[in-house]
Amino acid sequence: MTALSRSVINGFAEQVSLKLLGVVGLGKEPDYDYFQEWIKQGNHGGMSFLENYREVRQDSSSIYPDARSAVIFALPYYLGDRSRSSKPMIAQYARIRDYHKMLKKKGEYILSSMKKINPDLTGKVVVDSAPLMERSLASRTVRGFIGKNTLYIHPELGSFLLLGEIVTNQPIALDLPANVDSKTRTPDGGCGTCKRCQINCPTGALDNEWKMDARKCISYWTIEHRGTIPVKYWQYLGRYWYGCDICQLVCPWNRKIPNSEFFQKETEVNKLDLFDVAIMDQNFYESSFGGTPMTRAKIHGLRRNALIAMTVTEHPRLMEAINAVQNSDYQVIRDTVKQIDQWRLEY
Ligand code: B12
Ligand code: SF4
Ligand code: SF4
Repeated sequence: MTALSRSVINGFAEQVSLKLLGVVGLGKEPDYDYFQEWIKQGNHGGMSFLENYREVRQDSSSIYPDARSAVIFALPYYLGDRSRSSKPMIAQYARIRDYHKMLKKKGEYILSSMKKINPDLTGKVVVDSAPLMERSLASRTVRGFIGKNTLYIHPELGSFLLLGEIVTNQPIALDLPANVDSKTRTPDGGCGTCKRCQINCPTGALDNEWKMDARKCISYWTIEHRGTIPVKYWQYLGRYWYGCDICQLVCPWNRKIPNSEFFQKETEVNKLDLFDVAIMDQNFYESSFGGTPMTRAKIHGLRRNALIAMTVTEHPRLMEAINAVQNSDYQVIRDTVKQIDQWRLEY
């Protein structure tokens, strides 16, 4: 009988064109103390959801009863966009539709194929839905490392990857970890003396090596933060008004990566006029952003971001937008309009 080995699972992953990173054991998480300290220092800003389910982060085997190992897979999403557009942009992962559904379906296929070989196997596909330390797990597969930009980087696939896992009740033949020393640069990975992500991060969110201060990250402000955005960060929304790709685009490990084979076609979100976004109603929101990761910021978060990006890039229809939204039902929109005067005075 065929046993479930890395190469057998790899074969299933290849059938659905997923990149198998490896299979790692679940249990006490060696990076948990780092995570705990990171939270204690307040680096997570308002992302209080990261304070929950600490027991799962601390011991990944507590995610489900009998959880023993995780098959880690990756979905490359690089769209090949290296433009430095004068128009505010959207991070590349957010321009694609339904990646959750797609990853989940592909993961389910791998899981059911594994079950056919080992009927005792039970498992669950996890895509952005569990409090696992996904990058730490990925960094313990056969390839890859954590870069100074804090992302998991694969030496051939780069870092434009969305990670997913199949958590199983079987130990499965485990990988030997890559053990790349992130401080040394070798063909297998590592940053060495490079500091490009730190130097190019516009807000200094990566100033402390291998550590992110989310309270300074544009991705945090534009995606996760509810409420108004402090005026001192507004200028950076002139480049990215949703998410941010700068610390990936400058990384030498992403220089030669292929474009994603999954997403040849992006949605139209990056082409929308910010005026239309700033004043949009529910119908416009659903038809333009439904099924994309951008719904994470909700309608008022996107309208807030668009209004700020219009302000800092002096969009010709800014006054028209202000007049249209100043009595908005959303407090955050009314408050953002009020901040525009402060921006004009100070910048
Ligand atoms: C909260 C969160 C954010 C926050 C905080 C980001 C951060 N750096 O922690 C914000 C909103 C800023 C964010 C932004 C983005 N995110 Co995000 N995010 C998450 C989430 C939900 C939790 C991360 C977390 O717990 N962070 C706290 C830190 C302390 O813990 P950790 O990341 O688990 O692991 C750290 C330790 O293990 C430690 N560590 C491990 N080894 C070593 C070695 C050394 C030497 C040291 C010192 C430390 C160290 O470093 C790790 C990274 O900080 C994960 C999903 C998940 N469940 O993991 C996605 C995730 C990390 N995000 C992802 C993505 C795609 C992004 C963006 C690229 C989106 C965008 N374009 O805007 C940016 C990238 C910004 C960046 N440079 O990190 C992907 C990353 C894939 C990858 N290749 O790594 C993930 C894994 C989601 C997924 N399932 O694919 N994100
Ligand atoms: S996503 Fe942008 S703001 Fe955040 S750390 Fe990277 S470069 Fe800095
Ligand atoms: S840009 Fe340089 S320092 Fe930053 S993650 Fe990439 S290799 Fe490491």
